[in-house]
Amino acid sequence: MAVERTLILAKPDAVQRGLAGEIVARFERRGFVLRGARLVVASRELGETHYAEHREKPFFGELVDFITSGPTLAFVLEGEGAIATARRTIGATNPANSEPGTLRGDFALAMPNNLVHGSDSPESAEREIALWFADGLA
Ligand code: IDP
Ligand code: MG
Repeated sequence: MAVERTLILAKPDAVQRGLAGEIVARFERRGFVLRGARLVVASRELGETHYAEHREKPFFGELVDFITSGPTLAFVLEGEGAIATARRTIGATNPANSEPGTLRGDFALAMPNNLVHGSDSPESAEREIALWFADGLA
């Protein structure tokens, strides 16, 4: 399997609840390497662009309100098969269905405030890393 990079967000609920460090630590302990990190209050434009694929969904407004509601810790992880494997550590989208042992299964209950985002494909990862790290990685 190829070494990949993926964009992870510890969303505003994670930062507000003091869980950003725990989230980074879980990924680090799994073996991923941090390749960049940035605390950012997303603008409306950044939130809408990040979640553009959901523009027509009924929850889009609520989702953008949420992602812009406070600081988000954006970071890039690198590792073997990082895109799919990081999403398994994150857990199912709806925390009601997330397995215990996953981040959402251990720390989240509802949506849209389900704690963490992870890119879902190589194309998404490339697009999202460029979006959140427009000035490049460290
Ligand atoms: P993902 O984050 O697991 O990739 P997506 O289906 O891409 O899940 O949805 C993006 C985000 O939109 C979710 O993480 C969650 O915050 C929010 N979301 C998804 N479905 C709903 C919903 O039915 N109600 C409210 N928010 C939702
Ligand atoms: Mg998604």
